Amino acid sequence: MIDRRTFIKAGTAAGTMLAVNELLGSSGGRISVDGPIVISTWDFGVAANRAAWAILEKEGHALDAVEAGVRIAEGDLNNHTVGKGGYPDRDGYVTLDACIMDDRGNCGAVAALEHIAHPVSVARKVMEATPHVLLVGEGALQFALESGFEKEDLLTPEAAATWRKWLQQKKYQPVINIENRSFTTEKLPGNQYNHDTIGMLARDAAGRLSGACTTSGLAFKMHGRVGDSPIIGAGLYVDNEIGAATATGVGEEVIRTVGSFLVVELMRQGYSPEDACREAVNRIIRKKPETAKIIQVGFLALNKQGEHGAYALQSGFSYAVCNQNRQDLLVKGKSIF
Ligand code: SD4
Repeated sequence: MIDRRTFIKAGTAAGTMLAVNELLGSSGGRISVDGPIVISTWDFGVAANRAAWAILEKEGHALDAVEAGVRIAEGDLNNHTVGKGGYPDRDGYVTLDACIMDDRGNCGAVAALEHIAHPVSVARKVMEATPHVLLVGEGALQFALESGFEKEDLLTPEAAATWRKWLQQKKYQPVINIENRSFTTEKLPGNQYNHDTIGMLARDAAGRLSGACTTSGLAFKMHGRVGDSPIIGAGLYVDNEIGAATATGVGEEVIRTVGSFLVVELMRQGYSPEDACREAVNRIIRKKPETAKIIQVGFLALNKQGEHGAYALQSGFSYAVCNQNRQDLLVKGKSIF
């Protein structure tokens, strides 16, 4: 049964979007795919997936694939919500959050990290070279520099100009919950400032699952604010027995519901990836019905069988899929509102 519209992005990044119907099965979009597969959030996941696929198709490890994949988004200066070029917080600092998790339950994360363009690689280093899971702020930067990462100015002229414009437009005053206020007045996020954290999930040829999530967080957030993206269980979770999940959107609501862990646990109970994501979205609505109407949160999931699915609060969420049958597939995520 044809149950959703999908889109193939053909050829180059500027290629035409061709609408096609994909046969995904009748129950929550279930279809299992043999061999490696990588999926990631939002349209720019297509380019990130290509980098991951280059590793997966050579029977590389899913962990290497997700790190290489999300580094593409981190390095894209036109992406203002991930890595270098990300919009700063309200005080003008670019602070990055990222995490990574492998098939054996190993995980690492950094939060509020400044000056390092590839926080996902620092997160991996935390995972592999320290007894810890999460390093934050100054300590994370110190660790990154000691580990040989290059110190950079991450605030690009374009991001700085947008921030200055935002300050003017907002007649900025430090008010508690200013971020929420801006969400309600501008129907954020994801508005033009807050779209596009990348979460990536992969299964390699050996059946190993891994995931990564990286972001500059919500634009113009309070200095020191950390979202869901570096929090294992919230922005990302991987359980090699069951599947993996990641989240995008307003991290506060994802943390409140431990969203990615919830999605994986629902899949453990037999939910398809799409149904699990829908249930996690509904959990947010039940906890905060009014907030849920004016924010965006999207979940993306991949199970052990290679079935994938997504669900979001608001329309406009998309995710990219790459496997041996299809490359550069862009799927329109379903939504509640
Ligand atoms: C955060 N979840 O910092 C991230 C932001 C995001 O699409 O995903 N934007 O809350």
